[in-house]
Amino acid sequence: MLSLFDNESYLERPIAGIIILRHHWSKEQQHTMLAMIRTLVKAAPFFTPKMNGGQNFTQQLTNCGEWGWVAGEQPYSGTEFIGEKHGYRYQRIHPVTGKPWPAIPPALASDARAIAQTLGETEYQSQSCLINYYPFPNGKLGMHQDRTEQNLRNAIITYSLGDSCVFRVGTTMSEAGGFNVKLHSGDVCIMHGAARMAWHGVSKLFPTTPQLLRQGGRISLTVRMVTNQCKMN
Ligand SMILES: O=C(O)CCC(=O)C(=O)O
Repeated sequence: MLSLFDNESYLERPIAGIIILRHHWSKEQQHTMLAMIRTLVKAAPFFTPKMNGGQNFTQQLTNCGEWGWVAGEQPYSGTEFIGEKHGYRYQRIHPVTGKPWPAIPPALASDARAIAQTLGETEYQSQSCLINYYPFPNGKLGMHQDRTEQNLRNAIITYSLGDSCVFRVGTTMSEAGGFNVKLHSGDVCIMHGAARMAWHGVSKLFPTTPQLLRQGGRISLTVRMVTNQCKMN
């Protein structure tokens, strides 16, 4: 059986630890995933969190999975969390509805797990999927490192849907000195190993035709293993 990464025509490795899988999802798969996201968002609506500095994010977000990434809102009393109690953290419930996050669509959870296993991460579990909606033209995400997780070892796997974007990657030391790569609908960007802690952000959106999202803009789905413990399968 061919491994996921054997087809060099859809693989790019700009630096060690960053892998871009071009056209990983066909148009049909993108529409199917979008339909699942629409259903999921009815149970876990998008919200606009505040950065630790107090400003609103320019993108809206929600989550699915055992853990969801949130910022700013006070946790419900007694809510289990990982990270900063009043800042960037993972928690098990939606900060507005107070309900547990819906499950990650099985096709997405198993796809991310297959990618991680291809990288040798046999213990990998898809525990959290952060869903970012970037409205066109102003949606962007500042340079940051993913360090809210208890688990800073396993791959971060991000799927793109909708408008293309410039994904900016720095180094593990700084947001400077890296490179830009354009991500398109259906692409997957993986940060693992030497690049797990690389600075990264989304600096610009490009409108695409035909639009995948009715209202334009981009959705990214970032699947992560958040804790160091994995349940037995
Ligand atoms: O939208 C993306 O491609 C990146 C998302 C991201 O870096 C994050 O949510 O931490």
